[in-house]
Amino acid sequence: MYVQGTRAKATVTGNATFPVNKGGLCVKGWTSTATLAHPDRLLAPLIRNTAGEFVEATWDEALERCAAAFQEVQERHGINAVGVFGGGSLTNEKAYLLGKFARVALRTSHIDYNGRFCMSSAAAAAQKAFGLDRGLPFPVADIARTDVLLLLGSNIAETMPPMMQYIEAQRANGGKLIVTDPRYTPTARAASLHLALTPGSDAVLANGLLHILIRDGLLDHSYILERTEGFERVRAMAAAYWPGRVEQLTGVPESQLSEAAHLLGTATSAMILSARGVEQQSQGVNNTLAYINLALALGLVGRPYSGYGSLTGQGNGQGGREHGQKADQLPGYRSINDFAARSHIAQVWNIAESDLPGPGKSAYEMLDQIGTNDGIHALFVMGSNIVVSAPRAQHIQQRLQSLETLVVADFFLSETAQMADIVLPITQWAEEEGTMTNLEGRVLLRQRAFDPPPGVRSDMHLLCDLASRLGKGQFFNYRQEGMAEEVFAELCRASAGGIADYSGMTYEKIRAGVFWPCPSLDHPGTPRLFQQSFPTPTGKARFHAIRHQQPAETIDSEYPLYLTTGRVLSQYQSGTQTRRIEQLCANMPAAQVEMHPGVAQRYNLTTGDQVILATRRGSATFAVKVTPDIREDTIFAPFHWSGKQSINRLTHPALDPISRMPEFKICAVRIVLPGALQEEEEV
Ligand SMILES: Nc1nc2c(c(=O)[nH]1)N[C@H]1C(S)=C(S)[C@@H](COP(=O)(O)OP(=O)(O)OC[C@H]3O[C@@H](n4cnc5c(=O)[nH]c(N)nc54)[C@H](O)[C@@H]3O)O[C@H]1N2
Ligand SMILES: Nc1nc2c(c(=O)[nH]1)N[C@H]1C(S)=C(S)[C@@H](COP(=O)(O)OP(=O)(O)OC[C@H]3O[C@@H](n4cnc5c(=O)[nH]c(N)nc54)[C@H](O)[C@@H]3O)O[C@H]1N2
Ligand SMILES: [Mo]
Repeated sequence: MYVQGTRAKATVTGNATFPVNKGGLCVKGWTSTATLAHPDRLLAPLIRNTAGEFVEATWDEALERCAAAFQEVQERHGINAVGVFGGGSLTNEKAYLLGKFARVALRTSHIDYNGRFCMSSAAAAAQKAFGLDRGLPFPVADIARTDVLLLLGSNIAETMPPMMQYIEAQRANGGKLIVTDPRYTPTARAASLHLALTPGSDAVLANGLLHILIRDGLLDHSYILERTEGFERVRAMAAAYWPGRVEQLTGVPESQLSEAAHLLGTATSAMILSARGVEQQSQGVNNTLAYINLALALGLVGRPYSGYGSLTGQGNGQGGREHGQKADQLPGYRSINDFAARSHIAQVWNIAESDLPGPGKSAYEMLDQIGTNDGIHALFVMGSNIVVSAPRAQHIQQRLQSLETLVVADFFLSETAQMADIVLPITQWAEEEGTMTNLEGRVLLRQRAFDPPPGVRSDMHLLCDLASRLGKGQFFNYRQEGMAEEVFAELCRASAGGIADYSGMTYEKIRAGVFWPCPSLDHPGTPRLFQQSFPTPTGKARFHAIRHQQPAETIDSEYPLYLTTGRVLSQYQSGTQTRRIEQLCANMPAAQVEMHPGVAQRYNLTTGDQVILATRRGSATFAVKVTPDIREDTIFAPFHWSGKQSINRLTHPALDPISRMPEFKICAVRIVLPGALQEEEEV
């Protein structure tokens, strides 16, 4: 998109020649300039005084205070007592520099980021099955050409509206769309077949579809033989998922199971795309692997207009997971446990391999252990609003209160920044340069359109300044102008030989369009993966036999409904940005809970009534929206609001054993009637 005007009066226009969105933006894109000169914008660092109030400070004072606090905590509690929390909205350069800052300037193992709450299950599953995780192994435009598209727990009509044009084109070309979702969403409305499964029964459904494909002889046996390994155990496992049992466990009628399996099994090309509905569960990795099994058994992966992919969430949800802001990861999508990778990165960073810390704790675990003996005592947050977006939010808020020092870099006083001891005001998207990598693995250059207001600094500048106050300035010695490009060049060197290899990229080349891996300057980049082989030791993709498990919490007489959470069109994430934009708030001013008319009738509720929702972890207040577009055993609430409207007060922090993804999508809830308000615990 293009930005015009002045910072105070900026507007955006789409770029019709851009191959991904063809100029289409969603309502949040069109209104995005409203944050640039917003009256709430932070324009000076804030320090909490002894009376507990924020006072404005100079950058020198604020950064000196940060450095002193981090050093003091490390002296008293050990080097690992400072944690760093990053985000998928950071550019590649920031994400890379934040990882380097944690490991080289602070020398802590503890760095993780909000992508742990977002992409970690899909990422772990793709790595296990294919040896590589890139959201889509093909350009989005391929979606329009596929014969059958299976969309899993994804509501792109509201979460990625510009992508709907490819689905519309696919349908216009005669293609079929199947959607799995407990809700009949605007996306499900576009489908030929909607499978309204019970929350958390995704792996059962996948195994059930595979059972029918095996029974009816619809598999691609030569593909299975030549390009995969481990199918026999999966075949044996699928035998236990006969249609009657699957109908019982998923609530999806046998006739629909059979229709879906036959659509997929007889298609000339097919794609299976997953999103947070299947992934944000304590079984998120297994759910995803169960669908990858389907894609492999049908011979889809690496074939034209076919394959498996995951629809990446945040602006830099892809790049944010490649450059080393994850607890177990180094730049280039390398493992921090791999000696060769450690040696390579240590050499690029000019430190000894033995000085590079090992893996740290995952996002929720790091936050959960704040204040404990060997836990975190100072936290540096850059690009996340965890008070609103982490599961079991009130517990996390209490943990944050027990920190000795909380430092937050943000451009607004988010709910997390409100709890900080030091707040660092930063530049916004249109005021800084940097790259992002989209779900296709395409690297995009975001150019600076305006000068930032006086008083703010970029994340990268403040990291370098802070590093030098920590006595590590020589490792962060970049030029002041054009810093992003210089950091990018270093990132490229660090990624050389890794999975996400950027070493052949330059800003010049990105302007023309390039996809990773791009291992040398004369390499054109790789829009399509897996066409010949997989980057596993044998070159083959791996099946995984998946036995489904129950969610961490199931419904009972005390908590009789499933609660699932997610997004609405006009709000974004923790709401820091979108709750400050008038037009978006006019569209969607407050949190609503969607419930089936049957549920509403049982509790004598109508649209607009206020109810309290309560789980074993907490309660919150919502306006009722009665709709037939949801299962009768399930209610849905978005997570974009805070305080009494915060649904994450209720969510379950059970973690997937492999990805450490929290179970945002399922827990057991009860509705508390307005009359019973006083009896309920404080909300
Ligand atoms: N408007 C808007 N757009 C956004 C965002 C935003 O905050 N607002 N955030 C961005 C980000 S970071 C992300 S990660 C993406 C997320 O994009 P999506 O994954 O599309 O969004 P969600 O609403 O989290 O979940 C998708 C669907 O999963 C369904 N679901 C719930 N439980 C289950 C289940 O057990 N099984 C299945 N199969 N489905 C289930 C929900 O009903 C929901 O419709 O959106 C991005 N786009
Ligand atoms: N119940 C429930 N909870 C969820 C989810 C769900 O589906 N249900 N989804 C999860 C998912 S997928 C995600 S991605 C998370 C998202 O939740 P968060 O991690 O809270 O994401 P944001 O709201 O985007 O928070 C980003 C913060 O960083 C600031 N910011 C933006 N850009 C920059 C930057 O470049 N630098 C700095 N320093 N700050 C910046 C913003 O102003 C904002 O305050 O929520 C997770 N939580
Ligand atoms: Mo996300």
